[in-house]
Amino acid sequence: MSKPTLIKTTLICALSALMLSGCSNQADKAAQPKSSTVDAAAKTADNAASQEHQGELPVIDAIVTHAPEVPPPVDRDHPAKVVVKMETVEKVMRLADGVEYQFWTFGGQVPGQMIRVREGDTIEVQFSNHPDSKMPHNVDFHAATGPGGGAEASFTAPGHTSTFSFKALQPGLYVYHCAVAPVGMHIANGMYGLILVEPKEGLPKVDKEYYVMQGDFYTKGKYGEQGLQPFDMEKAIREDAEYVVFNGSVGALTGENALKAKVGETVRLFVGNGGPNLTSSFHVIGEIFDKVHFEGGNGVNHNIQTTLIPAGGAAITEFKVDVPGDYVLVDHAIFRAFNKGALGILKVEGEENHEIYSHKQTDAVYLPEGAPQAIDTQEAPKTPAPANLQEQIKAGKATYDSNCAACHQPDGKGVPNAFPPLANSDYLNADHARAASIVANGLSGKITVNGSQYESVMPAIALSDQQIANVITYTLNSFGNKGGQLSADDVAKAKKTKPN
Ligand code: HEC
Ligand SMILES: [Cu+2]
Repeated sequence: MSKPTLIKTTLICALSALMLSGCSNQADKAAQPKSSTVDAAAKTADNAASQEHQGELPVIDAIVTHAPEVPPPVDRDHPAKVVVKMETVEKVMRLADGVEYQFWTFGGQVPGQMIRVREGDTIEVQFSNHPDSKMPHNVDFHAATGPGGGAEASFTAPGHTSTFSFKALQPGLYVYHCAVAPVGMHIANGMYGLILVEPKEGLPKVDKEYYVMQGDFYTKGKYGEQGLQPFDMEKAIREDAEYVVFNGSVGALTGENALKAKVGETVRLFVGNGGPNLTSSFHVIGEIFDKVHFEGGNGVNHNIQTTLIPAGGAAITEFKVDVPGDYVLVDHAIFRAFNKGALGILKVEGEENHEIYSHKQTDAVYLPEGAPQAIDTQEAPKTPAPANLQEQIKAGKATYDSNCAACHQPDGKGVPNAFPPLANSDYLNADHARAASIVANGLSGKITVNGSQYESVMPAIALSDQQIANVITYTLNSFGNKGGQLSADDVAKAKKTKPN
């Protein structure tokens, strides 16, 4: 994990800690998940110095991290009293591009910071609710044994601090969340995080560890509707989520924020599900989990494709990455991935291994028995040229809805960092023939659309020249684009030039 960032942030935090102010602001402003907090600072600054003896237990400050960073393994063979400072903060943040939301958070981000302790440790929670909060908040630790998991003990009005402690009796990966009424609303606004209670003997060493937490969001506006979106209680009650995301926003784990690993490394994902409503069918496209601690417990299953993570539950998945490429983290209830945001990337770099994965080796014409030899005319009779522009747009819409909408979205706005927009696309409007060629030949490599970079792959779409003409004509005349029209002949010419 990126040590330099951690250390840098740690220094900043150490300074602000001296001035008695939190470091969550710096961490948030960067809007990048690679930050730690005051707690990390205190601990990293001098572990030994902060250990005093209280009774028999040494007292240490917890190292906590913002997702997707994970605190380092516990390096102790004895129990300790671990002090966890938590702060609840209500703040407006980005939910998706152009979409803001009034989040309620632990530590200024969604999910809350990850905590890592050892089985048998005593956790002292110093729970502060920021003075600017409008609501009281508390915390229910699924890792705690006792009424409410600490909910009652930690109930805290704005501008107050409460303290309570619990003993981590059982190892596992546990959710914590706010449990102030209306509980569903506090969770729906982002109040959840993970605590790992390592077994006494620790976890086997791996090369990379990441913290990923899914949550569902209920906004008044539809998915992608711009502006500050209020919470919609009715949708929440109907469990009709507009957004399902990893780590608090659409794109939190894509593009520059993608998780990273190198070929040959072992990767461990600590995956939680805050809910409030939806069960996650957690899957990494192109990987098989070698091991899954299902439901976050001791049970280990092997060779798993998709693991269920209930709302208010967690799982630990482990796998070795053998082949370079982009591996896509999804909720395999798949409309959530491609239409509601539950999509992240693990970028693996290194040497190809063609024995394990060959990539496409050949692309030969497939002619079933008796099929005509001339493939360039096979589609033509099926799609006659439309009578006029209006008819062509109508035909193009049908082609769009069944061939393009899954990626570019029904409204053409695309998915940040994954699928570029066709709506108002400067790239599309600049060159209609190139667009036709993209559909016929596919496209990969870096492109810039409306100022944002994309480096992804669009497969060639098997359509006739007429269908391509129709679908491009439809997009040119929809989604705020500037108009235009292509014929089948234009497409036949255009597709001879490969895009890029
Ligand atoms: C499997 C997902 C997927 C499907 C299906 C798909 N595209 Fe794309 N499309 C992409 C990706 C990814 C890119 C960007 C590729 C890159 O980064 O090089 C792209 C780029 C484009 C671009 C250029 C960039 C822009 O935003 O103007 C156009 C035009 C386009 N697609 C049109 C279409 C049309 C029309 C269809 C349906 C016939 C379609 N695509 C179907 C994924 C898809
Ligand atoms: Cu709360």
